Amino acid sequence: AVPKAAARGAFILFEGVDRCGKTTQSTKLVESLKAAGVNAELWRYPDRTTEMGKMINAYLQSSLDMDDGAIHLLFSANRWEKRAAMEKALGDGVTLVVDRYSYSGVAFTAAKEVPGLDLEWCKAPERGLLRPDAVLYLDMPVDAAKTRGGFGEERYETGELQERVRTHFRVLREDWWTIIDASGTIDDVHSKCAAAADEAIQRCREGAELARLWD
Ligand code: NYM
Repeated sequence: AVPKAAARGAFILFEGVDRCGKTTQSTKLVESLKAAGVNAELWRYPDRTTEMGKMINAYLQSSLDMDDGAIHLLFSANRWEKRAAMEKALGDGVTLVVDRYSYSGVAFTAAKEVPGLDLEWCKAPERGLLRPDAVLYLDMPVDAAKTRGGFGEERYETGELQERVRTHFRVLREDWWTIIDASGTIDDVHSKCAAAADEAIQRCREGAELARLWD
């Protein structure tokens, strides 16, 4: 008999406005998956370690100015340069817990309200990237997010822009996303994230195929 191929890993994505708890929750989820014997890794976008990522980092820290369309494409290219490696890891059975992906890319650029850079324009370069098996959207009103130590010094970290980001996330939302009220306790939010992650991992074990954005 032909040996059964090992199950692929799941692509589990966290999205939400700044300071909604994505970093805490994605880190915690990877820890709990590993403790349960799941081969899991934490990835994040932008990936600031690559050459493109360094430019993005400089842009976010305002030490580099860039045209709004150009920086959008650079954020996207930063996902494309990692696409093959992501696909390889998933194929090797590694579950990837990812802190932000294409939805942040679209929601943030469109929130700048630059004429011409509407949602459809912003989505175009993302087409063909990997589609997550689960999106865990940590929902939190911007005012509540702001009180969590306040926004930092980086570009985009203002209440007004974050409100528009949240509106765009609402438009981008699809019915298969898991919407989680992020105002609960860390443990409470974590258990909801873990349940959704387990469900996605199970689906991948049962042979769910990796799909692409935005089919
Ligand atoms: N961001 C993130 C974008 O504008 N486009 C993107 O494609 C991605 C992935 O970068 N404010 C924005 C959202 C954040 C900022 O992300 C840095 P983080 O998770 O705070 O390091």
